[in-house]
Amino acid sequence: MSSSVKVVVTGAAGQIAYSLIPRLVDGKTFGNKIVDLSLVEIPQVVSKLEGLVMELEDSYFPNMGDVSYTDNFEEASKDADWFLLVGSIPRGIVYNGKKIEERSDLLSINGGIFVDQGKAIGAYGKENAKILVVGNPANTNALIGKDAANNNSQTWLAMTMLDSNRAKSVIAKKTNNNISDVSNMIIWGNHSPTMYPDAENVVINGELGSSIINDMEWIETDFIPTVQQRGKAVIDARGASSATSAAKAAIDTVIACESPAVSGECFSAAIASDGSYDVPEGLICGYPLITLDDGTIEIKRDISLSDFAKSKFKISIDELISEREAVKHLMK
Ligand code: NAX
Repeated sequence: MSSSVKVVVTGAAGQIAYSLIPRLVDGKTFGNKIVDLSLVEIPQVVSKLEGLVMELEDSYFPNMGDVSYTDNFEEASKDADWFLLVGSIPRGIVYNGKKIEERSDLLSINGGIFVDQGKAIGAYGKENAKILVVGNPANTNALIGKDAANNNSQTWLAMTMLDSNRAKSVIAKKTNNNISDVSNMIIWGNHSPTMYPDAENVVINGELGSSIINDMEWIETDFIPTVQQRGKAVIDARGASSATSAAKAAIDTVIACESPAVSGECFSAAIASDGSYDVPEGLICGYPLITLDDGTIEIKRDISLSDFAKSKFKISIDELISEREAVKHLMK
């Protein structure tokens, strides 16, 4: 019999989750494991999940195990192997009578959610569980959650794979290559418009971007702003934030964490800094990552950063430091 994996998804009635959840049970993301799903929503919308569960049943996914839904995160967390924390309060909504416009308000409100979820994950999630934070501000939400979880066997990540995928697509077009010829697209720093997508260390058909692109002006004035602002461009065009591409990116991240890295390759996500690349310890920072044979996720430490790259990366590190400052009242 196949082994099983239990996956918790928050924000399960939201638009990203609608694309994400079916792919968790399609037999590709977790190979031939049976996938038990625990779907979590806030009390006001949790009943909508009954419809999603019906659709999952009607889809006849051979790898789908038990599916449950709840507004009780602690209950959902019990013995979970994976947590996909998609749910969060978006900018622009009215919360407790106040319109949430400022990043600092967003940080505080969502931070509060991640304190409780972090505690539950640390106490009830499996040892060695992996947690991917998608809900924004993703890096700092993960920082708060990890701090509250206080369980060093578990690995907290914040999603930058969507930024990485967007950047690969731009590089493929610029260099007239297929997107599958582009790998190791590192997103350094924060999942925010300060992120630094690294066109010098990207690998195109086995060669470094720095030896192929030879157009620093394009990198600085076109490539970097395009990737940094792509989320906003999608919102402007679609009237809603990225959903299908965000779900695909979450799946790509899970697959990268579940499969030991091919030599030399890396993937993008934010993880707690151990001081690598001069990032203050503990910040959840976008890095090049590799998955080891035993499932441990490590920072790839042999990437060389140009002075240009270091100056751009520093802007994002400084932003992460100021976000940490803004939520320090939520941390131990
Ligand atoms: P939706 O508003 O469609 O869905 C969010 C869902 O989360 C809602 O159903 C809401 O009820 C639920 N929720 C809120 N608080 C919750 C809690 N405490 N527990 C459980 N559920 C809760 O948003 P959607 O488009 O799905 O986006 C979700 C999050 O992803 C947003 O924060 C968004 O900013 C973020 N994104 C992050 C990306 C990344 O690359 N890291 C890219 C895409 C996206 O912008």
